[in-house]
Parts: sequence; structure tokens; C-alpha cells
Amino acid sequence: MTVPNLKLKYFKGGGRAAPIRVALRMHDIPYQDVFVTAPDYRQQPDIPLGTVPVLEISRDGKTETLLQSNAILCYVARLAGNLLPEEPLEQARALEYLGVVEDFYGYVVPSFRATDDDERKRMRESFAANELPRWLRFMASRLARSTSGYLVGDSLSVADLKVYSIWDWLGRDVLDYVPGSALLAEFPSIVAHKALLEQSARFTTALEALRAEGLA
Ligand SMILES: N[C@@H](CCC(=O)N[C@@H](CS)C(=O)NCC(=O)O)C(=O)O
Repeated sequence: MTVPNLKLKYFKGGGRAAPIRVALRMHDIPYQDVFVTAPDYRQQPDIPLGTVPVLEISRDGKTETLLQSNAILCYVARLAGNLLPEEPLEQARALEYLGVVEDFYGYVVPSFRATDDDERKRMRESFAANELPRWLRFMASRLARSTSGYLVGDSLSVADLKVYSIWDWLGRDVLDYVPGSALLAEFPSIVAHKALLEQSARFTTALEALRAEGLA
């Protein structure tokens, strides 16, 4: 397949764009990062729902936009060739994990909109005591069942990349009032999954380059 011209619109940060960028860079797929800033991007016609990431895809003289981080990740997975399983149930499992990460965002994102620090503290502490341990227990139990160490099948998939972005976030304790690294450390299967990905030179090279640019 000819790789189209790709522009990824997102903030100058990791978040939902990080696993997409890792997939692109691991597979040397050329693309351009286009940084948007709030609130400008909300007015842009090519960001029709007012949210990012948005992927602009140009080929054969035509340009289209693709919304939704998970759809973009699956598209990049296909360009990369081997990051989205073909087998129906494995493919559905990979999509299941992409959705499960979106559920994670659904729990925590409201705390970013808290009007003051007391409210943010209350929301984050509730998240850390309730939804987060439940979510981690679920992920840990799924990973404990894996014979390959990967979330789906025998090799790296978009599911691992998307979930890793959460391990990375929690592991670096970037969320105030959430003891992310301490919670992760309670789950050996999660620690092992994180380490498995980090053993891949291709993965860590891509991730470290993005980190150096402030993009993961
Ligand atoms: N379901 C969408 C959610 C996109 C989304 O909420 N993106 C955030 C950044 S990670 C955003 O644009 N927030 C700005 C806003 O909601 O105003 C996706 O997965 O792409």
C-alpha cells in the first residue's frame, strides 16, 4: 500500500496521541505532527467535534480527516502491517482493550476540569480508591492469563501500545493525588507487561525519541 501523506493534529504532549505516534515511529511511517492549542482548535473546521487527535490523510490529490484516537490507531496499525490481529476474536479483543483505555480516560478526565484544587483532590482520591484499583485488577487478571505476555495473541498489538500509555502515565506519577507507581507495583502481571514492551529496542527507541520532544 502506498503510504499517504499524514498529518497528526494534537496538543504538544502525549495523551491519546502517544500510542499513535509510537506505532508510526516504530514502523518508520512518515508523518507530520501538527500542534494545536486550546481554545483555537475548537474553531477549526477540520477538527469538527472540537477534540483531537485528528489525522489528516492526503493521497491522489484528495484529503480526508479521520477522527477518534482508536480509529486512527487501527488505521496506523494496518499501515504498519502487523499491529492489529486479523483473527476475528483477537481483533475484537484488541478493540476491547482500546475501549477499556477510553473508559479509563472517562473516569479521570473530569478531574482535569475541576474548578479548584479541593475539588480536584476529592475527585482524584475517589478515582484512586475506587475506579482505578478496579480497572487495574481487571487488566492484571487479563494479563496474568496471557501465555505470551502480550494482551492479544503472541505479538505486540495496538492494544499493548494503548495500554502502555496508561502504565507510563501512572508510572511517572503525573496525576496529582493518585499514587500511580505505587498502585502499579502491586500488580506483578502489569509490571511484567510494562517491562516486556520496554525490552523491545524498537519500542523504546520510538518512545524515548518522542519523550525527548515532549510528545509522549
Ligand atoms: N473519543 C475521542 C476523545 C477525544 C478527546 O476527548 N480528546 C481530548 C484530548 S486527549 C480533547 O480534545 N479534549 C478537548 C476538549 O474536550 O475540549 C478520541 O478518542 O479521539
